[in-house]
Amino acid sequence: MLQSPEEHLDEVRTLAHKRDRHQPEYLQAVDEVFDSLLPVLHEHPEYIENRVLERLIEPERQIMFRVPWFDDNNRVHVNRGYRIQFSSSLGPYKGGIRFHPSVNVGIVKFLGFEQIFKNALTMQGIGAGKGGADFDPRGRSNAEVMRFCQSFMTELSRHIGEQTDVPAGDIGVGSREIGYLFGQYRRLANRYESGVLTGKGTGWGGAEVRTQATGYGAVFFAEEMLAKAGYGIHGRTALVSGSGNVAIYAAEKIQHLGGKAITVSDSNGYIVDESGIDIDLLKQVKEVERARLTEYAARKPSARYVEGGSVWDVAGDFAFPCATQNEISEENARTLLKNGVIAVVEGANMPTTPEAFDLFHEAKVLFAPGKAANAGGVATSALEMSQNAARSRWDFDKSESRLHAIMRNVHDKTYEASERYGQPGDYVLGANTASFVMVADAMIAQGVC
Ligand code: NDP
Ligand code: 2IT
Repeated sequence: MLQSPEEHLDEVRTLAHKRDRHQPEYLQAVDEVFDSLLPVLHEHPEYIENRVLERLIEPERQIMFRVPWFDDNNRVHVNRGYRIQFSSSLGPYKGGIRFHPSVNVGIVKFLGFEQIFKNALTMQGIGAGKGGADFDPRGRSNAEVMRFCQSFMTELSRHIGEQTDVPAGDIGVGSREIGYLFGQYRRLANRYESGVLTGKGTGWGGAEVRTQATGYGAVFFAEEMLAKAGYGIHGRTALVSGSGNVAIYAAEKIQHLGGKAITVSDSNGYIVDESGIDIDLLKQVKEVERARLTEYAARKPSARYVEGGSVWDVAGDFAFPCATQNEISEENARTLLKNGVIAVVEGANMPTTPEAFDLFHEAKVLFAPGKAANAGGVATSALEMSQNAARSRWDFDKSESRLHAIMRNVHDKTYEASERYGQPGDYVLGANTASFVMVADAMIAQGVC
């Protein structure tokens, strides 16, 4: 006799918790998806029969490797590198690489697991993977970053390819690092395989709008979600956390649409600029000079820099967490709610703790989960792959309108699934169920593998 959906979810959840008990972020991501799946399993006993969940929680392949490199004083350092190839049911493995001292196998697995569902929602025919290293790029010279990237790619190159696995950026990996990684791959492979990495420079195979895509996409998603609930971005204030790739372009698009992003942050503190963040100055400080936010405050009289503390203590209509996982705690959520937050839009991956999410959910705050709201980055990566394959090149406007259309579609699919499973406007339920069905159907069609 087939297990009941309840028994089945319980069994597989227990298995994950037993097997990966030292990977709390991974278990958090698994639990969050599993919490949505009961109604789907009731409709699809074949998912239980084919043990789709049990197969899905085990990555297809996990690679861990040594990354030795020389610093500028000729001292040898060793970091640990990862590439976790999670699921290739819908296409080649696809997902970013993160360089941050906090990277470990559980972090890479949580990111890879999220990527499965996010990539499915884009409808661009991409599977899911994630990689990274516990390397800290902060304070390192260009030459050190280059040597690190070359060493990292020396091993990674054996495992990737335009039809196999296509990495891109994430925290600590931007266009500079993608350049060094691509250069080393090209040298090792002795072929110009443009589609092996995305987020390349626009002069050598990179797609227009890839730099902006995650931040812009999150705001496009927010626009759809807000419109459905009778709100708009125009004239409203937004709290943005982080000051990297996603944060900068989320803030920029908020201002384009007549809203005002009044904060940005980094791991040391945050800026409040009630006159609206000056995007050109932010780009100059972060992208050109690679300096800290204190530099922004020093040059902008209307800005206040707060050392330590939390950006979520500031009052604003919308919260756009765009820094890192678990950056909104239960206490932060209480403060945001007390200050009347209308919507939370996850630009980052899993920035909201489960406790904070429960509070938002209870208060019926509009909530856009990362796997839907930040899908614009990877979707534009997929557009880069298709341009590379066709040896073609789209201009900025065409690329942005494609991104916009994809984000509308991600929104609509997610909303429709929330309706279908009886909770209209529950975008977490919608994103998890809509994407899971696509992946599960492909897995069943392709047999036990
Ligand atoms: P960047 O490296 O460009 O920027 C990261 C920003 O977040 C920096 O301001 C950094 O501050 C801050 N930050 C990082 N870690 C922490 C931490 N532990 N505590 C506090 N602040 C922190 O990365 P991205 O903008 O690319 O990525 C941001 C988030 O968006 C991540 O969750 C990423 O996974 C997600 N994402 C990125 C996509 C992309 O296309 N790049 C696509 C989809 C999601 P500091 O400089 O002090 O470290
Ligand atoms: O989390 C993400 O979706 C990314 N870091 C982007 C992945 C990609 O392949 O563009």
